[in-house]
Amino acid sequence: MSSKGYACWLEYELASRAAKQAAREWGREIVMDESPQQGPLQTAVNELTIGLEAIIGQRPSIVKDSGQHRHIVVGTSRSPLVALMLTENELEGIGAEGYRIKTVHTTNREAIVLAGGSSKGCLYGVFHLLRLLLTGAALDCLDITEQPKYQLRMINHWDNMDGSIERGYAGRSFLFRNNEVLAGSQRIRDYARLMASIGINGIAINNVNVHKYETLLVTEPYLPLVAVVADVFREYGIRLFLSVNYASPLELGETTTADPLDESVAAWWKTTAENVYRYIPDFGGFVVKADSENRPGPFTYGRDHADGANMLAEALKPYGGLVMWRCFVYNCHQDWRDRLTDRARAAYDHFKPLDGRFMDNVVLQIKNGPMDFQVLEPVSPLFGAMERTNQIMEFQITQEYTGHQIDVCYLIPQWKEILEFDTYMKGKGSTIKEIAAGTVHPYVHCGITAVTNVGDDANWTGHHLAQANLYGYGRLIWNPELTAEEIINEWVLLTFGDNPDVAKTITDILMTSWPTYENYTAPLGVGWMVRPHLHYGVDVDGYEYSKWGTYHFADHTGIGVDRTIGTGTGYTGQYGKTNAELYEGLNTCPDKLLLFFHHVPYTHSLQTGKTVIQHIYDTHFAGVEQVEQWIVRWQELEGKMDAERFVHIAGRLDLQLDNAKQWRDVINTYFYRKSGIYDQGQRVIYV
Ligand code: GCV
Repeated sequence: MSSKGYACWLEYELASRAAKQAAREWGREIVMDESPQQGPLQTAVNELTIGLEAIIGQRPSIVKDSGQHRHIVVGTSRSPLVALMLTENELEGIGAEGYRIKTVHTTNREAIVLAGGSSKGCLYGVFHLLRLLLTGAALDCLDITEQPKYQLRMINHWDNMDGSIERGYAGRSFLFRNNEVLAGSQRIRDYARLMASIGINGIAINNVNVHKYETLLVTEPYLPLVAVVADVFREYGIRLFLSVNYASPLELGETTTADPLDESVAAWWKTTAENVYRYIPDFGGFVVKADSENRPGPFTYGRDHADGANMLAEALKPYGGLVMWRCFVYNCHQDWRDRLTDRARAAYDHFKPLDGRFMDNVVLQIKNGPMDFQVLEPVSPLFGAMERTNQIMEFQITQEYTGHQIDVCYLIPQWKEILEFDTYMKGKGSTIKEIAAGTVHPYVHCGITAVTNVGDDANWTGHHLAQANLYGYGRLIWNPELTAEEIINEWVLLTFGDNPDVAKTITDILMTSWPTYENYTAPLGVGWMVRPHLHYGVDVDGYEYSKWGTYHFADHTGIGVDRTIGTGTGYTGQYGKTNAELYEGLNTCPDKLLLFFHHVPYTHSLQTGKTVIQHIYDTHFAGVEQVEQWIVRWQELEGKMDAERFVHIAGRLDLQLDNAKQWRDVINTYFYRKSGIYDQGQRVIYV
């Protein structure tokens, strides 16, 4: 099997002639006065060497003093050589994970000086320098200081030990197979490298639904194998986390209860934590899904989430470990006849009253929306609503509800919209972007995490274009000021090379892909009209009479969920005043979320002037037309890029078109039959 795409955005062979020339000029010698034997600084030097060798075609030498007119100096801010090249001011405030890259000219020498705030900073700086080289930056006048915006920049795997991946669309797990940890595999090392290159510093390797074998990961005999993976991660500046089963001691038969206030339970976790840290001294901590979708939790014992989380936090505290406690807690056995219970309210209702009760090494992990990673939903009102409780936001890179990596859906614009959302918690500017950085409330630990989209497929992500979501995620949570276009431009150049037609077509497809997917699937924020459990393909009423609390309430007069304070479930009241008022008002609520917040007649006039029913018809026709146009554009790329990826992507686009047509026809027919209102454009609807 060919492995086109395996290197992802580290495909150095694609370097342009100009990049090769620049690398030859500057990159023949790497000057260092520190001699790391291992760890991120050693990795940084290796990576720079690998990169330069691939671009130049010759291995650079690592020297203490350069004989070359132009060269690269690498070191931490503690290196005497770096201190000689940069002033104290220039080195000040770089931050432990930050770096400075500056071209320094002396009388007869020129050097690109890369100074890391620590060895990790050097590693991130090296990947940045290689990016600069490959994207054609002018190297003779660099002056860049970078620091990540977020302290925790995490990835969550939903990998199971049998090798399956919950909501995985890119093959099987490369971390586990047949209930074994694939410790020592080259692929894990390659993966750590990819993740470090986009600034990821924490990875939880197993599914939050922790089953029989995964429960054993925190025990022997698995720990030594997990430790091997952690050793590899450490070289790339990444801390390993494990998802744990809240009821582990009980299920392993070591206690008779999982009551968090029971001493035997707390003692078991303390011993377990001590043991974990013996194997993995920099272990990141536990991710916990408790009292959620039938997973065990403290509710069984009449305790609350603070009791449960704090008990685990006590065990991890001596070692600096964190408890990432998920807030995806709701009643998944709801009676659809019950119109009062609103799943969207659940996380806030459960957690907000507990503010101030959690230990400072607990971090509440909150999904970006109140439901579940829909194509479009409002931002979770819980995020930022707890001033005295650490929080981390959870995104979903894997395309569970956004096309299974069969359909293209570039998610950076979605995440940017969420990050820019202003909660007004502490006045204007209290955006999610700032809350996650701990600048609105004084969180001790905070940041962003996401469920990853990788598997053992040769290209990691199934669809080649889905790599853009993984790359973009890392880049965005390093620097949320980057635009979605800037990220694509970088990614396309690094991944596909510099053919302008290829770059333009891929950029155009990606930039229009989220709105297109929304167009042919989920009108006006309604969501959930997908095939139950699978979550790909249309099934308008699939969830309508089920227990999952996910309803659209379409009847012959109208559609949508009334979540207002005035006449509905009161969910709008969970937002601060400004947003609560915005969503509460039928005329102020943004069109794109109208059906999430209001039940309206099909004839209701949107802010665009269109009726709801006409909007549904128009967007579903437009979605299909857009995919058809992409296919025409894609065909024009034949011969301008490698055949393997050309054919692969062409095949996926055909599948996407089938999917879009099915959505269009089912949705349009369904709502025509419900409403009895014709399409003004008199297009084909299968009445
Ligand atoms: C890991 C949704 C998904 C589940 C997932 C769950 C969660 O319900 O469909 O597969 O379980 O979210 O985030 O815990």
